[in-house]
Amino acid sequence: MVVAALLASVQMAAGQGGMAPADSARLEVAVDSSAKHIVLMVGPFHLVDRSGEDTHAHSGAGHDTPVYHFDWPIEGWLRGFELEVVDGQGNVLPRHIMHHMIMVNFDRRQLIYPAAERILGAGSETADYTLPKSIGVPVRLGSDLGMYIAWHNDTGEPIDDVYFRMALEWTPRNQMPQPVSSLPVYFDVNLTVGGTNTYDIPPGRSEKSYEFTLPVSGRLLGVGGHMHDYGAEVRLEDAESGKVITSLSAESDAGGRLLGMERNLFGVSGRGKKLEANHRYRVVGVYQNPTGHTIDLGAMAHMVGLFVPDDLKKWPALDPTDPEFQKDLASLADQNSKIMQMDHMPATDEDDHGDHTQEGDDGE
Ligand SMILES: [Cu+2]
Repeated sequence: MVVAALLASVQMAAGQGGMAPADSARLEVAVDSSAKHIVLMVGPFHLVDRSGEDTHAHSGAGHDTPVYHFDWPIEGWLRGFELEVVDGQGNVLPRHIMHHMIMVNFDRRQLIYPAAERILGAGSETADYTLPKSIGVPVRLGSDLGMYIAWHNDTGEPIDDVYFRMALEWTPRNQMPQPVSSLPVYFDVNLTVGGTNTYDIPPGRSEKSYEFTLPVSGRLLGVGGHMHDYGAEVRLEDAESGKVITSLSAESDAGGRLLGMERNLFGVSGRGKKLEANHRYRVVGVYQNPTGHTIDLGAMAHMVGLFVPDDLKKWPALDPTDPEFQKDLASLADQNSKIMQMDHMPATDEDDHGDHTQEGDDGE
């Protein structure tokens, strides 16, 4: 079996809203200890019709719900999710009206950014997934989690009494053997924490890159990528040797419109790609713009994945007083200025269709 750390190629809904004021919406948490499910119900929402609006335009203008906070109710590992959209009677509604959702862990920071961890995300086209039993994302009991949803109702009529329902699969602390702890990682070519990660695309072929070091060594289990139209490739390089560690190609139509991104799975049983602490790495985004003019803020390029730190205790501690962290919190609290950072998070599934699986290349 292959672990797929994949990128949900989420496209943002265009324009304003998609959601009428939803003052009555709230999040409820239930734990099913026998099925090992944490069930989140968020709603009710009244969704206005947004059919005819371009969901591909990626404007990012405030169409998300607020962030709904909850206390993580178990000690153990998160291993997957199943989600559905239902009405107040439990009838299943078209799932694709849930354009994307993001879950945030406010009690852990990201590996290379002093921003809150985006622990999972799903787009309308993201399949439910479960990690193999051998792998999980550790989450401490009582952690401050939050989630928000971007709705896009394109059914042609308003829908009332809409609920988002998500069952999170978890593994208890006492399970033996314990899962390997893997954490989401995010590498963006142009991120300002609490700000934006979009940038202009000049005519022709262009590259933008960002160099970083990791505070702890570990193994990258797999990666997905995200780009916009005219994207060609996002890749991770060893900035000291110049060697390409992994590269993800964009899949586009003849006009350059992005259809999706490749994923690279280094294998679970496998060890993944070894990354060293205090070694320089570089994430590079490549665009090929045939229009002859600059496309303002047309680009995004990032990679997301699952990373197994050699020593979890060396994961950088969250510093709530860090001005960048505070900017991140402020951007999450203000839905009208919500940035698109991490709007496309790693999901993981067992469907390796179209993936490049690489074995025996673990650098060890
Ligand atoms: Cu984007």
